[in-house]
Amino acid sequence: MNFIDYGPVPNSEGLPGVPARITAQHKGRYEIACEYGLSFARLKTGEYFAGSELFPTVGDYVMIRYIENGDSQILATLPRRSFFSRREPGAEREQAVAANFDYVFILQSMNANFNPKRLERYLTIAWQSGATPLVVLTKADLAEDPRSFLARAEQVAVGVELHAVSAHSGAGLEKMRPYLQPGKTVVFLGSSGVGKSSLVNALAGEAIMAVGGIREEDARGRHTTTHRQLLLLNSGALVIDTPGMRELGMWSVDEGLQDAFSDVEQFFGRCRFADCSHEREPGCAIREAIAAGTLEEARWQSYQKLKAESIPRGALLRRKQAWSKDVAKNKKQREKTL
Ligand SMILES: Nc1nc2c(ncn2[C@@H]2O[C@H](COP(=O)(O)OP(=O)(O)OP(=O)(O)O)[C@@H](O)[C@H]2O)c(=O)[nH]1
Ligand SMILES: [Mg+2]
Repeated sequence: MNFIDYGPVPNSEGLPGVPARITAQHKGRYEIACEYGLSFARLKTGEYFAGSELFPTVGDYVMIRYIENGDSQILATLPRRSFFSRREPGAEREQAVAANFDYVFILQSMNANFNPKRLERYLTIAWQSGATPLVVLTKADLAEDPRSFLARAEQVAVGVELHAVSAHSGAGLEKMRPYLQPGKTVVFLGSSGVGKSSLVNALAGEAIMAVGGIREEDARGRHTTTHRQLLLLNSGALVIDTPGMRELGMWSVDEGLQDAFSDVEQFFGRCRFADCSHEREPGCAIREAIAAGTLEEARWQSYQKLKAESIPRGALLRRKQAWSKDVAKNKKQREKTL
């Protein structure tokens, strides 16, 4: 393995140490890939607990002080090009759970797991991450009529590529290949049991990840994959297998909503009154679209529900600004200590 295979390292000019990528995270200890190979690392406490360095997560590029016979020291987290975050359990802080991926594969299986509402939520979160989502309907070999699933998924997967695959028969796998290019990172999302690890294995051509059974009656999985893991496939692509989305939760969806609900938002600004609440005002474009059948009532309901849960755009922007300020401040501090 060469470190260059682990994707493009963000600019680390002027920072001490050598770059590495986090491939897994355990309590306090990280698995990393760096120019010396695969090894382990821990956070350098001063930088992370006293300073305001962002805690690294799977997929992050970091700077490390390499230690040959022991755990290397993580000195800094490099800027992320995309990430998922959740509210840290028990705290109001945001915590990243995967970073620096190019594509988000959203998996649902064509059985009792299939749920367009949930698909909407995943899509919203995926758009908000900064990467490009793709919907993958799995277990095509089990479905009597895969087309009916595709048709229902199409209604919510607006502007997104949608594919039906089977990890068991290999059907549809060639559709994934264009995304699995050297240096590109793909993160797999989906409920336990939809076949994320099975698809990773099928694409890898070998059994790298453990696979578990599901409960027949409701297709629920057994949480076989328990931690996020970044894997290098033979194709040169990097895949982050995850234990499912439950642990992601919702952070801010405001940004993602625009892309995931472009079919809804296209009606905004077309109402007779600029401050239309889309309830019972005359000349409401949303109500008219629903009456005319060009917008589904259920889509509108989902949109409102997600909107209510989301953090307003302004707040998100302020958070992002604060974040880049932190990065700049940290950089300055480091330059001073150098
Ligand atoms: N028939 C069929 N079964 C599949 C397919 N892909 C996965 N399965 C089965 O679905 C079950 C769950 O597969 P996993 O790959 O462990 O699912 P997962 O999404 O990784 O689940 P977690 O790790 O628990 O999040 C296993 O019994 C697999 O054999 C497929 O294409 N066809
Ligand atoms: Mg799994």
